[in-house]
Amino acid sequence: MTLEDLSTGEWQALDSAHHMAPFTDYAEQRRHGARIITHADGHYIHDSEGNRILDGMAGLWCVNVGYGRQELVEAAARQMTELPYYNNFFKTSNRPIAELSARLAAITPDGLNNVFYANSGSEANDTIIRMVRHFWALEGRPEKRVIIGRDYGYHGSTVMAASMGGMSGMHEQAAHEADFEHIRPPYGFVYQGNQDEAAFAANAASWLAERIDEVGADRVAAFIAEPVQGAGGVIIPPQGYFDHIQEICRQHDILFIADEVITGFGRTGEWFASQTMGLQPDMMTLAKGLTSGYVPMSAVMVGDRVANRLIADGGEFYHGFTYSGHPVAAAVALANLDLIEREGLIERVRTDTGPYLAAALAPLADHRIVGEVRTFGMLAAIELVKSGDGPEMFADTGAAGVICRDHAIAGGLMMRAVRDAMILSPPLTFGRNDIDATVNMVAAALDATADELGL
Ligand code: PXG
Repeated sequence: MTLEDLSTGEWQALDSAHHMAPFTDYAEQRRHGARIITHADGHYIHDSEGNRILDGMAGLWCVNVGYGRQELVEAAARQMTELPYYNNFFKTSNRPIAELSARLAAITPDGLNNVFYANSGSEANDTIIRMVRHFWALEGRPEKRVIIGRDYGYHGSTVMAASMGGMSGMHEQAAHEADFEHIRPPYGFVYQGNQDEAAFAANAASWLAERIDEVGADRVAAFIAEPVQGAGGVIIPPQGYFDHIQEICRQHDILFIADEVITGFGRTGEWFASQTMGLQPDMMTLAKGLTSGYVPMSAVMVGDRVANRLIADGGEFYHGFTYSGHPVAAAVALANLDLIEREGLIERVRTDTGPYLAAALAPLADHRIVGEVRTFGMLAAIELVKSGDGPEMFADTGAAGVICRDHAIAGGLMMRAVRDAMILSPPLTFGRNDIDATVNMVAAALDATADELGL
């Protein structure tokens, strides 16, 4: 069927009659129908009603190089013609995956030299949990099983990844396995009070030390953190936080895992936020920007300590997916990395568009319903509050965020609301003009939200 064969209403009815979409209230989906996205080009998505919407979220934090990049399409077509699929089990491999592994080892921080592939961030994080436990067992310390994460942390939707994450709603729906602990995130807007940045950094890191003491360091396998928490609301740690965190992990012989699914591939102005922040993780989760979302692919970067132990005396690692190291995904990833390099996107974020985004959004902090604006590279959050001078938060958390998001979309900008924080994570190809357009639409959405709420 082509788009013209059915009306939008008919497409919506067809969709909601059979499709159970992710993170969706199904009663609501059936009542209202989904927005049917028909195509995308550059920085815009288009829907079946003819709306053209500037994509301030790069899909779902992933389309780093923007839409319609023929290089990626051609790389996929070429690889599908040559070798659309073969597995990497049973001592076989393929050329694109060998090449990609070397590329990833080269661009990730020193000491991360081996790669395990999966298809989603969730699977990559599940893989990390299995590898970490296997590692400690091989070290003769099988009781080191507990992994500490953070409230509002997002590591995926499989049972284990959701248990490791800190989303309470997910825990309540049968994703709360044993041996996962959560500490408060370094969420300055909520927890900093009148501490200065250095004091808050030390204080927030002490929450990890305290939890390790409570659980017992001999039981703690690893600490996992997104360098900037994305789905949790673009929570940016205070300067120095991760220096303390890494020191605490070293002291207690606990592995440090950086989940760079959102922060990877240029979003923070370096290949990885670990480089921007000076982190030396033992393992790293990659997905999303690895292929700019054109095809699914994720990866676990395995540090030398863990990899060498598994290689030396791990025996067979009984773990893997049919599509681990898929040749088409690898070919697209390679073309994507080429494109990021050729267009200098990382340097552009670091020296031009990242600082420009920060400067362009900063004045919105004075808006009457804005409590804080924060940015890090091409990530931004705007905290809505009932009163900007206070700031006084909304009692009904999340309601204002949804109102503002709906105004933004109606005005032509796709953005996301997390609680009452408005989120931006645009393609890294965004130029100054796209940023200007974004900021104008955000400002209009803020005005409309304040008016609707009578503030
Ligand atoms: N880690 C991080 C840091 C993520 O952001 C995952 C792991 C899981 O990846 P997969 O590919 O399994 O989805 C993610 C995914 C949101 C939202 O609402 C964010 C994600 C996924 C779905 C929704 O912002 N991030």
